[in-house]
Amino acid sequence: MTSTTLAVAVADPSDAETWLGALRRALPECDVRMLAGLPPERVDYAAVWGRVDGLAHLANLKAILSLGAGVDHILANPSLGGVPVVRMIDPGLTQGMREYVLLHVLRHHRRTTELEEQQRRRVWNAFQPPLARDRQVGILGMGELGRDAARHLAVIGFQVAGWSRRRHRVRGVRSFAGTEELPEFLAASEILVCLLPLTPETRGILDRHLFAHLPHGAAIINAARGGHLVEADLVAALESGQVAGATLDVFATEPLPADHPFWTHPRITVTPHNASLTDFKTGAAAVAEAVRRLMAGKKPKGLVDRRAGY
Ligand code: NDP
Ligand code: OXD
Repeated sequence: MTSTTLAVAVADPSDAETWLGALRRALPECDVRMLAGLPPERVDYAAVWGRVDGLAHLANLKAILSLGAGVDHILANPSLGGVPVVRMIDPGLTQGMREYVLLHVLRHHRRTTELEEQQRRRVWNAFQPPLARDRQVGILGMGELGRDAARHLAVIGFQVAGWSRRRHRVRGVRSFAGTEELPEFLAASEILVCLLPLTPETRGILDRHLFAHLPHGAAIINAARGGHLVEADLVAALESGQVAGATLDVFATEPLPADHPFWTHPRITVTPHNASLTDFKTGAAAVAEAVRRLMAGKKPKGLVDRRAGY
């Protein structure tokens, strides 16, 4: 009997062996191998992350399992036609994003960058930040990551609003849906967190029109994709004071080029696309569950709607 083959293709070679081991442990009933060197017709499923080649000629490919939550780079590959794509839903990834969002919302809320600057200049200026209950935080994208972050921000006491295509019920969080409700949502977002997938509808959404709807002096946190942000519009909004500060984890070009002005902008915090990373163990378990469901002819959790783009 020929076994089912899961091929692993990961752009970062330092992660490839770890993924191979984790997936072998999670899926002992499958033949789990590196894609490179496998006869293309042997591959039934591919677990992929980053920009990888060699997926176009897999004649028997039944599905692509993304090792990350964002699938924009997979859907952008025209040679993959209509192959089903399953995105990553991993409790480790969700926990990591929760930590990132809480950390950076609190940094903006407590004006930590200013305190650090005061320390550098030996300035003792004990300003009083508002309490969380008097601060409005907005989450663009109320999916796996956005809903979790919103819930935890509400537990701390922030006034939290979430925006998505469909309305979501999350305890302590006001829900806004669709483009018609976007301006009202933005007006209630002193700290705005972007956790949207990158799709044709959301590309460039963080632009001057959106910034103009925010309360004056708002903060932006983009932990989604660099393609959401119009960089020149952010710089202009920082100059005018409409946006007071930004934390950016993702960029149009990654790694962020050494001469990019964001590195040294006094009101931009740069993190190297590590807001949250898939946990090898729980991520491999999620892939295993998806493969088993697919093999049984069932719909896996996280099946991407190609028309919606996420
Ligand atoms: P999900 O697919 O679970 O959620 C996407 C959310 O965005 C949903 O609430 C969806 O609305 C909403 N949405 C999509 N399109 C629109 C639109 N046009 N208008 C309004 N709302 C829209 O994604 P995840 O939460 O799992 O992940 C979000 C993104 O975070 C990923 O796509 C990835 O790019 C990024 N990411 C970044 C990481 C990092 O380290 N920086 C780590 C992990 C993920 P609805 O609920 O109505 O469907
Ligand atoms: C993801 C990411 O999409 O790490 O999972 O960016």
